[in-house]
Amino acid sequence: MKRFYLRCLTILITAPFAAEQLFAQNPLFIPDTLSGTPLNLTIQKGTQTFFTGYNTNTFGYNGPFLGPTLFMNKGDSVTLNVKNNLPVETTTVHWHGFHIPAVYDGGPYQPIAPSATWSPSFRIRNNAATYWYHAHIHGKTEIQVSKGLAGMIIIRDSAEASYNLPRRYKVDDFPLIVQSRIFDFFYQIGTATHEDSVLMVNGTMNAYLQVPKQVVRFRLLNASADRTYNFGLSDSSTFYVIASDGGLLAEPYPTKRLWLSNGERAEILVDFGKDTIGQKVYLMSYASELPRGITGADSVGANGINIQDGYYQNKLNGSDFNIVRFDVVASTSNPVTTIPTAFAPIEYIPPASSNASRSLIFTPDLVTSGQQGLVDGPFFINNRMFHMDSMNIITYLGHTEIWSLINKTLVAHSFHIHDVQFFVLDINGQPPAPELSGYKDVVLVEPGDTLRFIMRFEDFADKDIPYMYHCHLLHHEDDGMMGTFLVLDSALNNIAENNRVRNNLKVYQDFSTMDLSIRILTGKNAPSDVYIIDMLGRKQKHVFSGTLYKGETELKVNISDLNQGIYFVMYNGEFDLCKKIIR
Ligand SMILES: [Cu+2]
Repeated sequence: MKRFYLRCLTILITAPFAAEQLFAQNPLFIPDTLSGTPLNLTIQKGTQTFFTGYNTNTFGYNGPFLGPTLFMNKGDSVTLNVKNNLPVETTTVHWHGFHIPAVYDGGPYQPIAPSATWSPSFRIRNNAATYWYHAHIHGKTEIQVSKGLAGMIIIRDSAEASYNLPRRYKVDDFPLIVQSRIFDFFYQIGTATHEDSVLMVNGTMNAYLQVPKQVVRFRLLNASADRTYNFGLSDSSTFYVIASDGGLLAEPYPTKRLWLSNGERAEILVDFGKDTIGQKVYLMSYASELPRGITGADSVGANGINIQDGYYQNKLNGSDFNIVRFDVVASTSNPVTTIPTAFAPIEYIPPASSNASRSLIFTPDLVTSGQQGLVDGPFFINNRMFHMDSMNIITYLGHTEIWSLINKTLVAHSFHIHDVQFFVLDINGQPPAPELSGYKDVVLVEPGDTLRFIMRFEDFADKDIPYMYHCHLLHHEDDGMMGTFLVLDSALNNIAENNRVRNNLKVYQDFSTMDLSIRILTGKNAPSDVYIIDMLGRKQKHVFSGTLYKGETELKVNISDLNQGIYFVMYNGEFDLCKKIIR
């Protein structure tokens, strides 16, 4: 409902777009850097003047808008003190792409209340690459990120340092945080989803950047709420993708086009050595080439149907537009002038080592929103909508899993999983394109596609605190296209109780008769399974299969025939919930 309401208040800022798009005129803002430990981040309110004469309310880290670029080294231990100075809003800070304990992950389960300070502390285990940090509070991620709660993280390591690559920040190595924003009638940042007609890089509209006449590295981050970009250079020259989300590729990939969906990163090299001083080259998005179904294409529905208000009026959709203008200037001292031929081979995870395969099926919730839901959601993952009490998947430390993402909706979804970097195995049975062949934590799944990837759950287990998997289109995520997984220490053979369950699953036990009264509260009618498992996860007793109707249902079962021990009542229905019992 909130989106319909906002849509009425929103106008498209087409006039500034049309006028200023032709004449890029603002020097690209490059965020300051922050390194060492502890790293202190203060989340604060601010204002920016994006449109002459109007103040826009914003959020930022250590400043009014966006945040400093954090530098970290693989192997270092880092403590971050994150102070929430927002007057009324709770937020979180997620370290996107990081392999760290769930308690420090910064997802919806680590809220930072106003005036509170959160101090996660962890060792950096990720490879050198480009990561980012952003708000991840359930239901408000889109508005908080859009208002400015996003920043870049650059991890360095000795392997990356051994190659002759540009790595002088702000000299030959530049962050490019690409975002499209919605402004309402009062020039305030909104969330009307398809009306994101204002393009910014590092918070700068119509940006230009002076680049030296040599090989330059750009760290591309798509931090937009919903839009996918099809990057290319206006002079049709080839650029070289050297890194994906979580590390260097095995070798630079020469290309003229690169898609990045929401949350994805890529590092690219552009050789300006061939250009003349004074030449101007645009980094563009060739969105006219994007297939239908991808947000940013000419029509968002894969079948050409588009039910979105404002989508066609948004000049960015389906057209080719400038992102930033590069003005070639004299080279620096000690320039990098060549493109490396190869990096280290990637150690892939063999599919034969997999302990489990799972399918995650994306479908629209047509009951809630009818035809509109085909392209606008809400969307389910395995028929589940996210709930703060969810516990959707349980896996074990040391396990390797293959997940199949099956997109049965009309729109593309950018799938992100916390804790791990994964490898794409295949898309509709075909091997992934070169830019998807390295370390990934986000991948775009087009309508109708089946994409398989492999990952290993290592180092961190927690029986209570889950990691997340979700669509990184922020309005899909906010609407509930998200789930949780627990990584358990298999050495303890311990299925954890879902301690976050408060009201939706209650179990009352009569210890003299071993009768259980299982009471399940649901918000809607849903096909459900209720059963009892032992500590190894083996099903011991079937309790109920069928439709549970909206409201509270009581199920009775007697467990006197089970051996003494600890068991769990499992409920898979509107949510996936779990409660410990003792026989
Ligand atoms: Cu989605």
